[in-house]
Amino acid sequence: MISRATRSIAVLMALVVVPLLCGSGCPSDAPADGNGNGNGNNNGTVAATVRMQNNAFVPSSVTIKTGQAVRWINDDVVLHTATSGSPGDPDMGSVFDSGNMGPGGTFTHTFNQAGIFTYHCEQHPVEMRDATVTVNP
Ligand SMILES: [Cu+2]
Repeated sequence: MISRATRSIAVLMALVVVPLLCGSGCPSDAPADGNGNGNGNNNGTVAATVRMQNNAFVPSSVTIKTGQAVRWINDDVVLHTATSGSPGDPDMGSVFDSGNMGPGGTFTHTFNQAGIFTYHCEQHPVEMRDATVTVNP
């Protein structure tokens, strides 16, 4: 009886907790050169490139026009992500999320709506945050 209940709880934990822990940052979610968690699209012209260098987004802010794309390139030897929102935001990653990008990995996202989009790296939420993509109409 007890072991069966324990097993049920273990299964429940695996179903509920693991996705929460992994979120959009799971390596299996996105290849190094992928579209992230399904909300990426990369059919726009790349109008700005952001390099991930020494645990920083370079440059930390770029400006493009609606319908254009931003491309991120990981120049470091550690994993990085480009994840919309700020660390801990309930809706972070809802606009775009690269998932983990290995060394040399790239991620491209086309912005079809104007606005100022803040983003961060899930692996380095302290050093790599408050970067922006400004999308003009
Ligand atoms: Cu990072």
